[in-house]
Amino acid sequence: MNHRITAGLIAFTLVASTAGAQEAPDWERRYDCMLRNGPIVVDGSGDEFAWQLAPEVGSFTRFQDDDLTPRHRTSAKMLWDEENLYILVAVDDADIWSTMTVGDEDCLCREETIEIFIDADGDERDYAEIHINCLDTINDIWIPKRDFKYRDGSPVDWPDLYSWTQEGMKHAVVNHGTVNDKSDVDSGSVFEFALPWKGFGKIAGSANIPPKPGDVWRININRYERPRGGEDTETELSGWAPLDLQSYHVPDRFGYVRFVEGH
Ligand SMILES: [Ca+2]
Ligand SMILES: [Ca+2]
Ligand SMILES: [Ca+2]
Repeated sequence: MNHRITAGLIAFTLVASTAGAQEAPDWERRYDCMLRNGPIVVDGSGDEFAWQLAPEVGSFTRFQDDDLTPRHRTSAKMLWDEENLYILVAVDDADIWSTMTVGDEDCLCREETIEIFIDADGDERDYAEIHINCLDTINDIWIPKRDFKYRDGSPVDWPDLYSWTQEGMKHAVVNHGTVNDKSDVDSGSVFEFALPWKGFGKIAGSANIPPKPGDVWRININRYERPRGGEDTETELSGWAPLDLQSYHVPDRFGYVRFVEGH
């Protein structure tokens, strides 16, 4: 039995053992996303008052082998208003790199990327997968369902998936270090998004647009950290809501993000 399968069985066993006690499963993550209190400028800096007031979503979990603590720290915050969902992600990274400058062509996960998964109505279908790298390259992808089949069961056509666009999305990255220069030690990168509610299109499904206070969307934030030119075994996969079996496409385990009005 390899390590991947072992880790998956351990995670399943933990979930099963807590279910009878009516406790939250160990993979469950919840976050109260607050109304922004002050302006947000999408510039790759979280220095706005509004971001200072927002709590972090919580620690990320590595989901490889039996080592659940990431070696590379990631933190994230979310806010909302009537127009947008705002997301701020900060990564510690001693070597910032990417070469992919064209979006919607190939998975940015072949290099280093942040991936945001959004299932607005929580039906585990028609969810968004949005990639960003340190060069501010974007993939916005529509996933019909977790096993990558259309609703009628026919195989996925990737150009069709890439054809979905989060209309009006604003995004920015600030890299604290030297990109694509391995000779020094970098600090990391900050990614900032404003995602218009109306821009989700078919991703919204049956969700309210904009959400009403108390609505819950299923969202996860994941990270691929890869050594440049290194062995694939050195790649670190981590996420806010811990998943299983080395796949990010587990929408039933995405975090529960509840939109609230106050602080
Ligand atoms: Ca900002
Ligand atoms: Ca790196
Ligand atoms: Ca959905």
